[in-house]
Amino acid sequence: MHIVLPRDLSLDGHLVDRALGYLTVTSSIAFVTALGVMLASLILHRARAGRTWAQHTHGNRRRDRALTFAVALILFVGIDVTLALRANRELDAHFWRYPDQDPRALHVEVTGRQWAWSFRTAGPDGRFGTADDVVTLNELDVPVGRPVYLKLRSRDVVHSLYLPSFRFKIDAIPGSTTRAWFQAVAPGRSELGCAQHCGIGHTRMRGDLVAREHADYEAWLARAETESRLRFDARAGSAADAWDWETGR
Ligand SMILES: [Cu+2]
Repeated sequence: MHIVLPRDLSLDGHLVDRALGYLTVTSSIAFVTALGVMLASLILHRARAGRTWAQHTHGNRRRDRALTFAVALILFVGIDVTLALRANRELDAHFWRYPDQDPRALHVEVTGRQWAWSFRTAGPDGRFGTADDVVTLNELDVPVGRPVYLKLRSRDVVHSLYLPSFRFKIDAIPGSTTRAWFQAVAPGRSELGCAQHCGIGHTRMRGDLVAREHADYEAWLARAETESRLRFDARAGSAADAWDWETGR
């Protein structure tokens, strides 16, 4: 999968890669087999010595229908049903196991708008919408080895936060709050973007995901908090994008 996707920097991204890999391999086998059958039919049933016309059948005999049904069933169960069952198991065990009870989880409020992302963390007081909130534009800084728990809202149209290096994609939908989580396993800078076409400036909704080791993250956070306090202006409504983490409102 490394040919088409950037290096996986996340805890659970390999599960996504594995599902994609399974789909690619099984559909490729089915595709090549179907081509082989068609090619063999052309050669075996062609007109040749002692036979003026190519042999053909309408495929409407009982046996033909039974064979078609059996092949379709095998493909459907082997590819689709298997993939759906496996994906569902992994969603339950990993992706939908939100770190609600994990005190180490970093909570981030994400706001999508035409055409930028803003990321808000609560700061030392643990409350959103206060002077020590750290708000960044088109850059999300996260610590390595801790769950990053995101809740997303949109100010206008549907956007979709996409972190290719984390195999992470989640929609931000006006009027509702969506959530998702991931964990970085290695430090580094990678790309983030909007995966939902959202208007003329859609391509401007890109930025950086910066994963930092513990000490580096703490140093960055201390700097960012100081700057946030200096910049905070209650009259300017700098906290207008913040909402209540629990209720999403
Ligand atoms: Cu967008």
